[in-house]
Amino acid sequence: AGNKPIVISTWDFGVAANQAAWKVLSTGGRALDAVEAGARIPEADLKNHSVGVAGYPDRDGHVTLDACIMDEKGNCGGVAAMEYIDHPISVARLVMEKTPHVLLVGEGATQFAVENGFKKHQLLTPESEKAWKEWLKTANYKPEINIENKHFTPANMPGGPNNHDTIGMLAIDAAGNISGACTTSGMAFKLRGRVGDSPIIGAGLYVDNEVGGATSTGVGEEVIRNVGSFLVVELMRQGYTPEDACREAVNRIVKKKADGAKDLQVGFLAINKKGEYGAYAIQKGFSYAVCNAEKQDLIIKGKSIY
Ligand code: SD4
Repeated sequence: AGNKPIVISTWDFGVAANQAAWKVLSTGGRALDAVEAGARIPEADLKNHSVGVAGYPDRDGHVTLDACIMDEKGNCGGVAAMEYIDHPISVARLVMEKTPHVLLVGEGATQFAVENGFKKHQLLTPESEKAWKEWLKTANYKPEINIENKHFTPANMPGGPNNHDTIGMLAIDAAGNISGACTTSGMAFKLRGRVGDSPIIGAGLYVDNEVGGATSTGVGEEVIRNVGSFLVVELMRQGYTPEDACREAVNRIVKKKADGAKDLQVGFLAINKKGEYGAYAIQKGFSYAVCNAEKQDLIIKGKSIY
């Protein structure tokens, strides 16, 4: 078994999510159940303004959520630009399990969720609304590096210093099966209708049970353009370590940018079939959380190009 079971996830807030996933994994549960349980933690966290309820809205004030999930058999499901439903990862799982489709969007996704027993909620909290109104004063829409950290210093950040970014989670259960989940409210103050990489299989998340899994965070457009998570898994298939695979995927993005992607953040996180893991980002400041039988609250600083 070695390093298994294990769960890893993006950013330091992944620690709490990992611990929820660990409850499933440490009692012999399935990786799929673990990643769903884990992803639900930041989705419900009112202090987290980039996932689930309390996520920052689009530029018109609508909170629209993206998520996807993938299991060891290659089954997958997602929702994109979904409003009013607070656990997109669970809706993504239902899309996977109950429909012949992979991705439901917008009103159709909300309708499907409601038909399956989810309640509609206002996802915009007073805090997020305040941040949006602050942003509206300049309405300067430009994706930025670790955007939430830049606009808000740890001192004034609504929700505190650990308030940033998408969660991507990868788990291997005791049976050796791999699953992954990814959930986000997307780039803060995005254009209405904008969908990032996070609900797109192959971009924000990919799992191949023979090889490993990968997930991403940062500017989703770049990840979609480069089919990032699929690329990371394919590189691991060719023998790259998880870290080397993530670095190569990041390099592909950087190489295509005339300015060397100096103002762009993308990070990848990956795990292979053996339970070895690694990450790489364009910019400093990316971290990830690792949880296994040895330690349940490890945070590792991701290496980066800059
Ligand atoms: C997106 N990758 O929607 C996600 C969100 C993110 O920094 O990670 N933002 O593009």
